[in-house]
Amino acid sequence: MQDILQRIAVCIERGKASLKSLYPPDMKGQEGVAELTEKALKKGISAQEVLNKGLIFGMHSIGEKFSRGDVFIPDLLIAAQAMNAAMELLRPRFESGEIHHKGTFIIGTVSGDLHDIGKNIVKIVMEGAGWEVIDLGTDTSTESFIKAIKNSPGALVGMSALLTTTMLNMEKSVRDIHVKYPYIKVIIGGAPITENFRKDIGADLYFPDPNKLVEYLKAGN
Ligand code: B1M
Repeated sequence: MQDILQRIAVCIERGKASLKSLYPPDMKGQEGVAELTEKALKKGISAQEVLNKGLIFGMHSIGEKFSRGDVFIPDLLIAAQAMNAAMELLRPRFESGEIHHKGTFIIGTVSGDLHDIGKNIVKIVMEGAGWEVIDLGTDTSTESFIKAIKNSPGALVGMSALLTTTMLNMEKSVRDIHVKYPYIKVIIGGAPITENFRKDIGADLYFPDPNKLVEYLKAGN
């Protein structure tokens, strides 16, 4: 089992999306993340394990290489493409089959920030838990959040940030949302976010991963 998850992680790291992908040239003709993900699921490995021990592990490995200067932005982009394609394969596995939506969840990556992999995972997990998700995409302005809330006044709002610079943009978005809609709960997350930061900027909740968020909501909060 470890072997296939490791192979998935390597495919993410190298940006090998599928058997057909021509990139990277030294992996031509080999199975990619698409085939290996299907195989892992058929073997009975859970979607959660494929996500955490394969896909996310692979993204973290390439992130470390990027920090060391061993890989560059185009490598990250190719890895991100492979990651997003694999997540689409996992999406049905996260679906709970519940017909009635538990509520509406608006999510976006904050202003100035183009990272969307974590945000997309939160979206899939929340949809799987029975929430209708309105995805505002990346580089989401405060105005876009407010417009979405106006159209879905009872929604929960989620914000994601991956950069220590863009996480600071959360403060304005949270403040402006709370001024206009004091009853709206704003939930924040993303690699650089901490509970102390949440308190500092007045957001309502912080979760390090989407499962903790779903557990919290399931508990009837
Ligand atoms: Co960027 N990048 N990047 N990058 N990138 C990081 C974040 C970085 C740590 C890399 C590094 O230096 N080691 C670094 C940030 C450093 C810092 O801020 N201190 C960095 C940098 C510097 C940059 C650029 C500035 C590089 C440049 O241009 N010189 C640039 C910025 C562009 C911009 O946004 N304006 C940039 C660009 C990019 C790409 C576009 C090339 C690409 C993103 C592609 C895409 O997303 N479609 C990219 C990537 C891929 C990364 C790394 C390698 C991977 C990020 C990722 O997807 N992680 C990253 C290094 C790393 O993380 N080790 C890096 C996997 C993902 C599943 O984790 O998003 O944390 P994460 O989500 C988790 C949790 O945080 C949580 O749930 C998810 C699942 O567990 N979560 C929530 C997330 N949101 C949540 C919301 C919630 C609850 C939980 O409630 C609402």
